[in-house]
Amino acid sequence: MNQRTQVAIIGAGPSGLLLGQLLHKAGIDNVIVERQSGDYVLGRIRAGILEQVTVDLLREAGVGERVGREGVVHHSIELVFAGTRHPIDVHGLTGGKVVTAYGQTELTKDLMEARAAAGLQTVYEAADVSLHGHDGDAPVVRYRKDGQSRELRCDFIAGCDGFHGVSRATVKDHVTEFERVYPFGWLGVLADVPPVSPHAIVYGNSERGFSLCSMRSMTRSRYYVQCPLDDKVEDWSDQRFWDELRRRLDPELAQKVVTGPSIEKSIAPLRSFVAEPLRFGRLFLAGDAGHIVPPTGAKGLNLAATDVKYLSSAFIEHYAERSDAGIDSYSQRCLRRIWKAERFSWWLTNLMHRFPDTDGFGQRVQEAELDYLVNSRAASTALAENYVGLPL
Ligand code: RFL
Ligand code: PHB
Repeated sequence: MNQRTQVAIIGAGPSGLLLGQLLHKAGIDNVIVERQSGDYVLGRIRAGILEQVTVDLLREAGVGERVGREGVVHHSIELVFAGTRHPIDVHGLTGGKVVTAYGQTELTKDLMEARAAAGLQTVYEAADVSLHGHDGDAPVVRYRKDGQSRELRCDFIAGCDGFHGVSRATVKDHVTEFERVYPFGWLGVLADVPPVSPHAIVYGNSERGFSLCSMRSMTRSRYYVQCPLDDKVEDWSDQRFWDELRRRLDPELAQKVVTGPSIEKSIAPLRSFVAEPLRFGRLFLAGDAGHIVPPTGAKGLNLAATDVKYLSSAFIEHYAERSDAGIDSYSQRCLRRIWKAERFSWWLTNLMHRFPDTDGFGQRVQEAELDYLVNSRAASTALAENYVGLPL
């Protein structure tokens, strides 16, 4: 079966779905081709913190209603180290900016529902997706669905298929890769218990390693602890997790942790990665397909959203104004912002984790930097303005 569209989008994660919605609003036809089923995509528990720029973009895409109603606005974060809590007044330090706790799962669900309501096509469970002709004027996406070969002809291909997708792999000979792999992972637990800190995301540095207290709602918590890369989820009973989390917090907070059965538990490796460039003729990479950050700065999903903002504007300019200026500057424009978020995520990861090979000197420097950070308005402001997201 053959089909034609204006923009073929590979991947129905947040990047692909948001791009589809923004293009649809501008009257640009698009089809999404996704390897997994919709339920599988919704089952992945990932990000939870949205920058204001991301929330605004959801509104622009017509899906801002529920995040506005159910998202929990945070005015501050807390750093815990040496057994003491240090609030950082993100709102005050940035002239009124905030972040919103709203699960990636919920955001994905909102976008999926809006897409279905608009009657837009998403091909789920597409096998053997391959990209062709992006060097010329007539790109084609080929895939198999229900055992049948299909072809989707288009003007542009948007590679929104995540870190392990086919889009970047297709152009791998033309990509320069920049990478840091960290010698630990994050063990994450989701549980239907009230968050220990409902008004601030808590980032903890302790001699036992990093910890993070986050939330999805007033009744659902998301917690993480740094763990060795070769640990298995089976090694971590719920009890062991709660005990370890408590040991990494200050005594007052530890006492307040409400425990309960985990509803999801997983280990994620930490990585920094950037592909350059992000445009290859008529193929564009957006979101995790083009870059990865360690989750410490909560930047991954937010960066994906801003890539998509730039990419949708570029396509809109192409069709509505017959200008390719946005297309030509897409890669450069995104990379400028991406590298700042890479730097921030790398810095915060280094500051908050225990590295296996850190010596006494490195340890003291980390302690001094934390002390400086919470006691210098300039340093706290630099943290706060990066955390809420740099301006577009
Ligand atoms: P996704 O979400 O990986 O979606 C890509 C989609 O493409 C599909 N796909 C293919 N489709 C067709 N053909 C192929 N060959 C394909 N290969 C793959 C996949 O099935 C999938 O549906 O990428 P996208 O859309 O760019 O979104 C990126 C975000 O998911 C990611 O950046 C964030 O989750 C990162 N992240 C966080 N970001 C934040 O902004 N704030 C946070 O608080 C935050 N916390 C996190 C995180 C990521 C984590 N993990 C597990 C990596 C916490 C964690 C633990
Ligand atoms: C989350 O809620 O899952 C979360 C929050 C902050 C981070 C990373 C993940 O830095």
